[in-house]
Amino acid sequence: MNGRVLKSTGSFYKVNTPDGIIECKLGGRLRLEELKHTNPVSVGDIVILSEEGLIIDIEPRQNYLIRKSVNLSKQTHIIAANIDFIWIVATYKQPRTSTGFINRILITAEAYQIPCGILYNKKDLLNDDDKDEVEFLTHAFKKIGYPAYLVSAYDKSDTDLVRNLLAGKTSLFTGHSGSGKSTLLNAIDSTLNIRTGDISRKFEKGKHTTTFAEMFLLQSGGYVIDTPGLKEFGLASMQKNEISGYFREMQALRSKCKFYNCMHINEPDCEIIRGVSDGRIAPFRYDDYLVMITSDEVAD
Ligand SMILES: Nc1nc2c(ncn2[C@@H]2O[C@H](COP(=O)(O)OP(=O)(O)OP(=O)(O)O)[C@@H](O)[C@H]2O)c(=O)[nH]1
Ligand SMILES: [Mg+2]
Ligand SMILES: [Zn+2]
Repeated sequence: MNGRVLKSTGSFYKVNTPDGIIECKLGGRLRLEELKHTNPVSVGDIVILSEEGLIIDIEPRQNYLIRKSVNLSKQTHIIAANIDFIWIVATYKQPRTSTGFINRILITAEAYQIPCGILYNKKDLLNDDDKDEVEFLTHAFKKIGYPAYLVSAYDKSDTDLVRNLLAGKTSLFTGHSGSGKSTLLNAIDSTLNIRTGDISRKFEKGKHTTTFAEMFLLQSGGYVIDTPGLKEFGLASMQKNEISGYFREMQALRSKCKFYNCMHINEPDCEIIRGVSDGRIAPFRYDDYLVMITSDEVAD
């Protein structure tokens, strides 16, 4: 029998099968792999079950998203597998999501070839000036080819829109703690009842309410993966000179730089720098690029 992994808690797996949702453990071979990887079986995996309900094999993954452990250990953690779309749930306020954080996820999604978009949530908290700034950003992201919307989990027409975006696909929600990932999902589908948390008044940050990634079946069709809020998004095993290739708007231009190994910092006759000055590249994207290539997590 085949099934799809909805949740992994370390000791057991919740699997959606033609017979309903059941709890499974790992069979022998996969248990050995568990010694090498933090999680040999991940949320979203399609698995093969034995008669006894043990997970005995994993179907090849169409794709997966990996996160490097926050410490400098070499261990990586598979966040989820077989994802059609990643939605970054961002917020302009309470908490504040920087463009650097968003761009790190976008270029990682690019590296893993997973389509990605941005849902700026908590529209209801914004004044007109705030809205102008967010609209400037959503416009800039759309221009590069990333769908981007300003929404509120409390607005019915917005949640209708988000429900339509998720229909029929396997989508993953990521973002800072407190950006409203779980609240948005509850608003889309009233049967979900996912636990949500409030925002610390003092720090204007979330309280890490969701602690395990979990996949849910939506009444309206499709699967969605709610994930724990992230503080930072590490650039897993990227090299300095490949990063501009993951900025979509730079990728097309960088072959026109004078030097084949141009890093687009201050080199002469650099098409990227030219692109920034003539408006083909948004300055905030370029600034975030510069921060990334000087970060010590990326290899030379
Ligand atoms: N004003 C406003 N508050 C919202 C909105 N969406 C969510 N919230 C609030 O934001 C807080 C955090 O929401 P959660 O859904 O728990 O956030 P999360 O992203 O799932 O957080 P983690 O599980 O910790 O990663 C709650 O108090 C929600 O009520 C929104 O559109 N507008
Ligand atoms: Mg949550
Ligand atoms: Zn250049």
